[in-house]
Amino acid sequence: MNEIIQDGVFFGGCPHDCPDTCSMLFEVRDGVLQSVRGNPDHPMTRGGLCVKLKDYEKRHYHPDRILYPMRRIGPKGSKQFQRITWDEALNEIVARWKAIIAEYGPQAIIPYSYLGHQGLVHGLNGGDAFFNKLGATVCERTFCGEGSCTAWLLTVGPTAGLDPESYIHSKYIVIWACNSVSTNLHHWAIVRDAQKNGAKVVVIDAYASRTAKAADWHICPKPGTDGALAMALINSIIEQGLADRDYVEKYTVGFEELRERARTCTPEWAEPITGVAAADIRKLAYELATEQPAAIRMGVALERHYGGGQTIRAVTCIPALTGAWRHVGGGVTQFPVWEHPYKFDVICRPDLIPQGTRVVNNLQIGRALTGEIPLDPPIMSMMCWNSNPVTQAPETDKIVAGLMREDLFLVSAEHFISDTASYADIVLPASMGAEMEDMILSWGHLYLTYNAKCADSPGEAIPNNEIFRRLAARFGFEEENFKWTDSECLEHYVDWNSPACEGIDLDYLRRHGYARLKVGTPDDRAPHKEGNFPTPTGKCHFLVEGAKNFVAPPFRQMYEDFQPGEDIDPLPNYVGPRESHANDPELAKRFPLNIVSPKSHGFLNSCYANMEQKLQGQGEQFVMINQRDADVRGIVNGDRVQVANSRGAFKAVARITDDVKFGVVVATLGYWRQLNDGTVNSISSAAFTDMGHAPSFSDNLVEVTRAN
Ligand SMILES: Nc1nc2c(c(=O)[nH]1)N[C@H]1C(S)=C(S)[C@@H](COP(=O)(O)OP(=O)(O)OC[C@H]3O[C@@H](n4cnc5c(=O)[nH]c(N)nc54)[C@H](O)[C@@H]3O)O[C@H]1N2
Ligand SMILES: Nc1nc2c(c(=O)[nH]1)N[C@H]1C(S)=C(S)[C@@H](COP(=O)(O)OP(=O)(O)OC[C@H]3O[C@@H](n4cnc5c(=O)[nH]c(N)nc54)[C@H](O)[C@@H]3O)O[C@H]1N2
Ligand code: SF4
Ligand SMILES: [Mo]
Repeated sequence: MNEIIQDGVFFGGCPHDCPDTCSMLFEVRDGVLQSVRGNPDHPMTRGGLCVKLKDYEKRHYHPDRILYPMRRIGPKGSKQFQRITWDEALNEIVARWKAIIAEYGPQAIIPYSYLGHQGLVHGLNGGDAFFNKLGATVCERTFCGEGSCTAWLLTVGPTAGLDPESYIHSKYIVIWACNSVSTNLHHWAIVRDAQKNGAKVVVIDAYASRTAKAADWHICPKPGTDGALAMALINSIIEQGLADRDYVEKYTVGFEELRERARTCTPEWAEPITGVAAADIRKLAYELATEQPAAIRMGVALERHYGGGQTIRAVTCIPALTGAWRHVGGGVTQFPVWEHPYKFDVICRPDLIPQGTRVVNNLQIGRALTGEIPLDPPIMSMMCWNSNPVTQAPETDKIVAGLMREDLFLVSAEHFISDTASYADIVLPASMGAEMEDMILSWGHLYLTYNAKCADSPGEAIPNNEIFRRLAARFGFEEENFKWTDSECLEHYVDWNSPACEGIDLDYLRRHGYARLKVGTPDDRAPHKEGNFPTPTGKCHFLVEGAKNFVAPPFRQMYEDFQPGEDIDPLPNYVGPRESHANDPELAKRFPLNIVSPKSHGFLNSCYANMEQKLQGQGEQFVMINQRDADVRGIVNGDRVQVANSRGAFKAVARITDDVKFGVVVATLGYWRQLNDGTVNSISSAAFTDMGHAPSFSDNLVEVTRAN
């Protein structure tokens, strides 16, 4: 470990919304970031950064970076702005908000943010505390993993589960709906090492992703049918007599009920639903139960259809059924974030939310802004930072219609004139990674990660937290948290006295850049070897009684549930997609193709999709289509095509390939609308899945036609 930072080299943490949360080394001269490297000492980063971040300094000094506060001077969306001073900008915001509050009340204002910066200070904080104190509408953030979180908590409780680093000890690895090579590169390196040591790597993905191609076995279910596959695995494990009866008896609840529920879910039942051969399902069940330690890495895409929550419930049950938890390297990984000792109540201050404040969900912001969801008072102002809903949220045509409203006052704090910032009335320049102190939250490993402020912000950019400090001061907010410096925030935001932080403090992090939490080592951690699930019974719950749907922390604020949700089926089950040939044949006649819209290899959500070198690497917006589907539509490779359904359309270049099966098309996420003719979220739906108000990006039927 580096005990002393070299002169001019500082510890950084990648601030992007990525499970790897790499520890970086920033090389700085005269306040200017010269280059970045992966920290060679960090056990996950291992000295390497991904293609997006390896020249991070170019993003810091990109010619399009926003350097000054600006006011809109042209029509909405025209991107015509004029430089103003910080005082002018903040005074105008405060004046407009005070007028809105006087006329409509504070709930006519809504914040909109996500993990565009994943820091405790500049990502999660400030904004929430400020808007809670203001009495604004609470924005419920369920972009990513919320259905998964609900299902996980119901089944095994807030455990970090299987440590991603322990996969080096696994003999059988199932990567389920996760494209690790692109989206979790540093975990993939561990999986590959295990593979070299003889582990078998199975990837379950709706198309032949980069990761699926590198697997020993690619299982390719139809999108949204993984729940049927999981139920058939449960059936087959039990029928083949492979359940670990001793583990089940001691450490689980509801085995008999689960067995009964899965009784009819035979591999033969699942074959026509999933498109996976019954023999393959049986074989997977056999290997998963007998090749121990067996590990399952669940990707967020598992939640992305109507039955996503139930699917994750079913998959999460499997390692308890087989007893895989007995072994180091056995079990299932969701988000290790559950054992990180962050004080979300101090960070977000949900106690400041006035009682009865309404909640609007971030995926449904288009419906809320256009009045499709009736709101009294209507939303008259939105402030957006750390997120870009116009490309990332579903039903983007509605979002754009809402942002075009002449009476909506939009404030955007950004690095670039993103597709959302394009519609802003006031644009605020935000600082970037190396320009501000923070600790970066990780949802993909068990390390705390420090980021030094070591470079100057260009122009007049200031960190997010400073924006909210200044706004709070103008509103006269007296709570001490609005006055803390960024360093003081870090002292308050982490439970430094928790057992997980034994021997670690901020000073230690400043000297080392990162620290592994004291939650066992990757070589000895078997957290549920003897049960010890953090559930009310201490057991894994195949059966949960009396549960209602809820939106789990940590990515939404830790407020109490506002509306009690619908009843949740006490047992896992297969709940198919809404938009499918089986469920809605009429719809499927008009829109016969199932679209999947995963992450782009070369972008980080919509970040980098405006940078030329990254666009060159990633290629222009495309849609992957099977030869048979292309032939019946008269499409040849390289044609410009339109992908459409009743929600909207986008144009892309057709890539004809066997990597997608008949009936499935794939278009990756992140392309900018202002540089393209629509994007993949023009066609996706803002309907929630069964749990956690999660998005249904993979529950989506479209038609593809040649565009002229
Ligand atoms: N179709 C489809 N849609 C999806 C998904 C999918 O798989 N398919 N995935 C979903 C998922 S998993 C997620 S997490 C969401 C992500 O959705 P978003 O969080 O909206 O993703 P980004 O495009 O990264 O937007 C982050 C924005 O914050 C800005 N930003 C970054 N750092 C800072 C900062 O320090 N300060 C300020 N003020 N701004 C900053 C960036 O410039 C960028 O414009 O998208 C979801 N949308
Ligand atoms: N390069 C890159 N890395 C990223 C991001 C990025 O934008 N770019 N975004 C970051 C974020 S916010 C997140 S949440 C993570 C997400 O990372 P992942 O969990 O990998 O999520 P996705 O890329 O959305 O989808 C993963 C895979 O699931 C498959 N899939 C989609 N629907 C289904 C289905 O119904 N069944 C099955 N079996 N497979 C399905 C897709 O084909 C895809 O290959 O990545 C992070 N890392
Ligand atoms: S985007 Fe992910 S893989 Fe790339 S540097 Fe950041 S944390 Fe590491
Ligand atoms: Mo995400």
